[in-house]
Amino acid sequence: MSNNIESILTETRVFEPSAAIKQQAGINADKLAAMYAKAEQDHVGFWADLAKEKLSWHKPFTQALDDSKAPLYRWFSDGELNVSYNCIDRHLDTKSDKLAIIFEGDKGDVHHYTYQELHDEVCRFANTLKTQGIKQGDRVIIYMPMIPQAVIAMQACARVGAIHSVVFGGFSAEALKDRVENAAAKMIITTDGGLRGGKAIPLKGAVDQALAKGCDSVKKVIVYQRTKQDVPMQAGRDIWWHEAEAGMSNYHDPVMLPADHPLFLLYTSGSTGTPKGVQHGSGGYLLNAMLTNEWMFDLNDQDVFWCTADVGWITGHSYVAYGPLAMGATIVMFEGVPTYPDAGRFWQVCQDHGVTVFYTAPTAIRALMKFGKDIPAQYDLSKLRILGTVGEPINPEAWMWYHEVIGRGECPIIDTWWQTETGAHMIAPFPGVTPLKPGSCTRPLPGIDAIVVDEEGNEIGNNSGGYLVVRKPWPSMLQTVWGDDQRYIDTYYAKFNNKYYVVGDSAHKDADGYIWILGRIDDVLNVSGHRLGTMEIESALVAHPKVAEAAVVGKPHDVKGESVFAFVVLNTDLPAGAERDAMVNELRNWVAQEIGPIAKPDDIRFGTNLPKTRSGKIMRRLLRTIAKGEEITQDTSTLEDPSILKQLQQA
Ligand code: 6R9
Repeated sequence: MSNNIESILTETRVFEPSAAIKQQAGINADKLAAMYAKAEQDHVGFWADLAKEKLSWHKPFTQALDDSKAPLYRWFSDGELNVSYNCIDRHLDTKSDKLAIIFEGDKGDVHHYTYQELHDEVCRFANTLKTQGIKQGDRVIIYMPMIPQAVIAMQACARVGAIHSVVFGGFSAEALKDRVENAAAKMIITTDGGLRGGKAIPLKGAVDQALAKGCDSVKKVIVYQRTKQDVPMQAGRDIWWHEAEAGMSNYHDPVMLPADHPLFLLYTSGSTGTPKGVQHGSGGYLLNAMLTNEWMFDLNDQDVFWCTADVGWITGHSYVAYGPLAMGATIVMFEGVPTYPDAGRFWQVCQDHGVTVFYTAPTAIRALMKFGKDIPAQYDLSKLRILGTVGEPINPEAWMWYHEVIGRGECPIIDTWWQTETGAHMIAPFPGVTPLKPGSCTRPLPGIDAIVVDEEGNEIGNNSGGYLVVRKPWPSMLQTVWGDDQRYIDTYYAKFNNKYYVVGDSAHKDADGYIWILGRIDDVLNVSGHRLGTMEIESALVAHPKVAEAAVVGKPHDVKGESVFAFVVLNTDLPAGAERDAMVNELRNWVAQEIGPIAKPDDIRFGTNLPKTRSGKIMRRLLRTIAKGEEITQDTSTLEDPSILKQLQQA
C-alpha cells in the first residue's frame, strides 16, 4: 500500500473551476456550503427534505429512515410512489415533445424518442408484461444489447412493480443461468442478438442454452427483433416482442408502491465464488440517482447527456435508465463500440448529437488516448461542458488528456467514486465549485459520511491509507443481498461490528480532505472498470475436467487497469510447446464460456503445484509478484515447497 500512497502524493496540480462553469452551474459554493451544514446538523432531515422536494409522491412518507433492523436500513418506507411515473409521466405536462432518448445504433442508424413516445412505448410494454402474467414482485431478467428497448423494458417493470435484473449481454449462458436461478425469475426479456463492431452477436442462443440446463422458474421469454438472425422459438414459451405488444394500449396506470419496494437486483462479484444479487429499493434509490445527475453533471434543459455505460452495469442503471430521465433530461444511447468503424466513433457521436455532458470509464479514455489527439481534433466537440469518469482510479496522465484534448482545457473532469451497492455517486466533485486534483475523486457528497479508518476502525487523517467506510446510512444504499440478509451483513457490516458500511476499497485522505482511492482490498479484480471475483474465475477454471487447481491474480495493465493472470495445476502432466499453447487457448475459451469474454485470462501459467503455506493457504502476494514479472523479495520461509516458484516464473 505504501508505494501507491507515495506515488499518488506526488500529484500536486490543482484545477479551479473555470469562470464559465462557475457561473453556469446550478450548485454554487454558497449552496453547497449550506447543504453540507444542513446534512451535518440533521442527516436524516437533510435527505427527507430532498426526497419531498425532488420526487413525486402518491402518498407522502411520515418516517424517513427506519433503522429498527439496522444494518438493514429502509428509507421512506410508508410513502408510496412509482419510479417510472417519476421518470416519465410527471414530465409530460411540460416536456412531452422534448427528446428523452437519442439512439445511435452500431451501423449509424439513429432513432429519437420524445418523452411522450417513451411514455407510450413503456405503457405498451407494461401492458404486455401484465398480459404475459407478470405481477408485482415477480423477477424479470433483461438480457439485451444497448438499445432503447432495454430501458423501455426496465421502465415497464418499474411501472408494474416487477423486480428486474439486467444481465450484461456479454455474459455467457452459464452466468445467465446462475443469475436466473438465484433470482427465481419468471420471465426473460432478450433479443435475437445485438450489433457490435459490425458483427451480429447472438443472445437468444445463450438464453436457450441456459434454459436447457435448468431455470425451471422461467415461464416466458420475450424476444425483441434487432438483428433479424434466425432464432428458434419454442411454442408456448417464447414470444416475439412485436407480436406480444400488438394491440396493447398506450396507456397504463402505474402501480403505486411502497418506497422501499425492490426496484431491481444487479449481480456483482465479491470475494467469494458466487455473484451476489445486490437489491435496490425504489424511492431512496431514485432520489440519489436523480440528485447526482443534478449535482455532478449539472443537467439542465439544454443538455444532451451521454453516459457510455451498458445498462448491464449499475452505471447504466443510475445514469442511463433512471437518474437522467427523472431529471427530464435528454440522453444518448449508443449500441456500438468506441473503435468501430474507427477510433473517432465516440467523438463523432458527441458531435452529431450535440453532447454537452459526457461520462465514460478510464479504460476507454486510455484506449482512445493511444490513437493520439489528431482523431478527436477532426470533430466538433465545442458543445462539451462537463466530462465524467467512473469505474476505477483514473491515472493523472489520462485525466490530463481527457481535460485538454477532449475538454479543451475547460471542461471539469468529474471523477465519481461509487459502487453497485451504493446506487449512486458517493465521492465526487461539484463542477461549479470543487477545485480538482487529477486522480482524486475529491470529497464525499453532502449527506454521505465516508471516512478512512485503520484496522481497529479508528478514523485516520492525513496521508495514511486505510479502509474506506461509510458511517451513516444513505437513501440509495443497497437494501440487502437478494434472499440472503446474513451475507449482506457479513459482507458489508461485520468487519467493524455493524458500525460501518465497509466499501471493500482502500483509500487515503489528504490534508485538504480529498479522498484518493487506492484499489480493492478483497479478492476482486477491476478489469476495464468491471468487477470480477478471483474466486469466480478460479471456480470456472477448476470446473474444467483437466484442471486440478487454479489461482487467479490481477496484473497491472496499461489500458484495462488490471488483467486476469491465472496459475493452473492440471491433473495431467505439465504441458509443453504446442500442447501448452493449445491448453492455454482451451482454458481461455472455457472461461469465456463459463463467465463471459471479459473474464478471459490474458496469461495462464502451468505448474505442478501452487505456492502454499504449510497450512495450505495459497500465497497470492507471491503470485502477484510473479505475474508482474518482478523478482521475489518477500519472505518465502513459510512456503511448503519453495521450488514451485522457479517453475512458475519460468513456465
Ligand atoms: C460504479 C461502479 C465498484 C468499484 C469500487 C472501486 C472502483 C469505481 C471509481 C473506482 C476509483 C473511481 N471504482 N469508481 N475507483 N475511482 N471513480 O464502477 O460500480 O462495478 O460495483 O465497481 O469500482 O474499486 O469499489 P462497480
